[in-house]
Amino acid sequence: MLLRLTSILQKHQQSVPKNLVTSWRYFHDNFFKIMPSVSAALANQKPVVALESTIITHGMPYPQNVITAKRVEDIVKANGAIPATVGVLNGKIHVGLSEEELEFLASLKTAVKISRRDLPCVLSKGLSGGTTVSATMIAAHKAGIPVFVTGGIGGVHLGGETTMDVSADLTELGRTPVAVVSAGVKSILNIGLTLEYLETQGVSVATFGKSCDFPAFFVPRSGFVSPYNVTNEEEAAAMIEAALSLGLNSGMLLAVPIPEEKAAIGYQIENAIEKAVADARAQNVIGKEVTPFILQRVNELMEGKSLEANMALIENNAKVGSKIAVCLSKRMK
Ligand code: PSU
Ligand code: MN
Repeated sequence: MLLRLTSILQKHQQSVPKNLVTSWRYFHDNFFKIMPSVSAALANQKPVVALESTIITHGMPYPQNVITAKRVEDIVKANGAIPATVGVLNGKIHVGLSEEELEFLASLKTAVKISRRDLPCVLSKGLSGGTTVSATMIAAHKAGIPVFVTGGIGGVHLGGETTMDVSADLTELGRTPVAVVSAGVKSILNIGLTLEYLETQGVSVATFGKSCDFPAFFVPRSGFVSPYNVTNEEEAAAMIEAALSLGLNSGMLLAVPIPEEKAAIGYQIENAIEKAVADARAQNVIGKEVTPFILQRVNELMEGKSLEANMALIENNAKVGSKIAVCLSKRMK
């Protein structure tokens, strides 16, 4: 009824009454689009994996960004799940992107980096951009997708205890029930404080694999530990099921260490990160520009080798995350 009323109003180009603006159906119709393959999978309780797009618009250069995005989607499919890359195109959140839409975002010079706080402005102004972990979690949750794969999440920046530069990813993890599969937190951040903040936010954190060592993206060990460990996909799915059943409404962080054979380069990258962080400080880079600046600088310093490791690691996360989504969908049936 609400939907019909909204479309009648649109047809006659009348303004929408205030009480409708607050309704989810209105939002759904105007600002939110789920790709048919994704909505069909969700309706049939098939496993779906959400993927973010800031990594495409701000994390990697063109054309590696679009190559990686497509490869990650293929890995999700090969592991039995349906990929749903989230992005904002011309003021509409898309859950699931076609090849043309991926290409559009990947090559867009004016793409906005979109976190929770950016959504209202970007949607109302009809802008386009990549969604960060926080905005992707919001979209995944609204679509009903409980598993989301990314490379690395944001965290407490170095010096964050005074600058208060703390990624909105952490508060989102505290308030949105989506499990995020990542390779931990890059050492461009203060990993210890990031884990403390996640604890305060009530986020369940577990390392995937044999140990509790919390990974630092390019290297399997950060020197910090996760409070928990899951040894396989089935255990991870059981943990997500428990959180969802309880209605905790908070998120989860599953940290997948980079495969040991791919980690050798990681130790070199750590040195480049130190230099990139110093450069960011020297050039007074602040706010949302910090993460993209450092990622790009590390890439330059490593002459593309960090990009290779980055791609390998996201692909590994996609494999693990898809298997978790498959286990979870079997449990929820
Ligand atoms: N860390 C990475 N690669 C990335 C990001 C973080 O190693 O691409 C992106 C993610 O989209 C993450 C966002 O959600 O940066 C965090 O940005 P900020 O630190 O400004 O919150
Ligand atoms: Mn920030």
